[in-house]
Amino acid sequence: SSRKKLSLTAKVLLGMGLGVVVGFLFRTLLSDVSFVQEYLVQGALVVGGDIFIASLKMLVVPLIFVSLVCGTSSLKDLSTLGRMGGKTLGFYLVTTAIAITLALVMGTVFKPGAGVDLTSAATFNAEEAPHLGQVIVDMFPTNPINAMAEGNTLQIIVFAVLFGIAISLAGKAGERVAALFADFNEVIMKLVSLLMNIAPYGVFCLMAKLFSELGLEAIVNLLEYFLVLSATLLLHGFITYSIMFRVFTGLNPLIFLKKMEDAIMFAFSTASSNATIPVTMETTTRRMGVDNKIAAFTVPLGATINMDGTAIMQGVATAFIAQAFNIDLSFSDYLMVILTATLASIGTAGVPGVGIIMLAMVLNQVGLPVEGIALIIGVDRLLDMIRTAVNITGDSVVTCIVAKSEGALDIARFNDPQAGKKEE
Ligand code: DAS
Repeated sequence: SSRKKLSLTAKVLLGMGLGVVVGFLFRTLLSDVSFVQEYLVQGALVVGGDIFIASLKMLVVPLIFVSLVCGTSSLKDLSTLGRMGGKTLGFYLVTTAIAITLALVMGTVFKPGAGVDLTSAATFNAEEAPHLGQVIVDMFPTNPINAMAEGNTLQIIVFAVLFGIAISLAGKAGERVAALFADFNEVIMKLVSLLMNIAPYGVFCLMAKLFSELGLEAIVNLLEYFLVLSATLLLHGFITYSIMFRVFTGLNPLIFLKKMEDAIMFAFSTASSNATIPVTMETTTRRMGVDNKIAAFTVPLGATINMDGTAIMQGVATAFIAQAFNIDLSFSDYLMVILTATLASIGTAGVPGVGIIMLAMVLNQVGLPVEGIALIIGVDRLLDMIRTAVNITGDSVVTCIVAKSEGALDIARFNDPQAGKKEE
């Protein structure tokens, strides 16, 4: 039949759009629906959404471990690993610092918090985010199986890199194990693309559930905060990254952004960088031509330590809360915010809502009232989705930059619009 095969991207977009419409319908027209119907619909949406996210998360640990062992063991000398690691960390920290500086400038210029009504600032109990020193120590797994069971990304990365180095130094035995992991990696990536086919249905459920609950009135009385933060996220996501991409790879940033469509939609709908790792991996390797030995290292690491979108939220939220409580922040306070938010993003995994917990740590650091978080928490879910999409876009930009600088980016594949495209 000549029926045009809808690409996965189109199907996911369709799922998103339908989900939003159904969510709105459920919230408005059917709001007086009987409890049973409400219970059944909500239940079905929750189950569908949770199954989708669980199916993605199920792949994260095996994918990180296998692809990282595969990637590291294929490095011929350790100096490559050191050079690659240095570039990756360097770019991640610089882009995050740029992001939060941009956010503080936007927050100071547009003053979204001036004259805000404080009545809703109920108390907000903040769990302490981890301290940097503890984070470094915690990176070394005492029991790698336990690290995998807990999904402790940093520990899995450390163990996989050490294991991969040992393989590359273990002669014949190492070659046999490396070959096994290479095949393992192929199978896992095949599993990723299989599971991506349920995405349209999963995304539909997530969107319908969210928009059947999301009170848009929460956005109205936080409109300035919402607009300033969204504008800064989009600025950083499209302008900063496009400039960086162009300058450091010499390739067309528009091709990059177009190929990011699936990963961005997954990050937006799941609001979890970690859950999106399988799609970010597939996008950078299959669609953009980044060699697995680079992506296997930079993508999981980025999902954990590189959160530019989150840093932007913290910059704008800090300015907003300072203005709302009429507290003037000094220049050194702003520097402290930039340093704390950049370091805070290292210690926390990419899961929904983690940005708000880190914000409590940043506010504590500069003596701002943590209960100010209660002012913005109502609208944070939608903003979390946008900033998570920015987070993984930042991870992918640095992945391409490091790959290009290591001569590990297949330019023909990058420029081929059909490369790795997911057809029916
Ligand atoms: N949802 C987080 C992530 O997955 C970001 C955040 O909470 O700010 O990157």
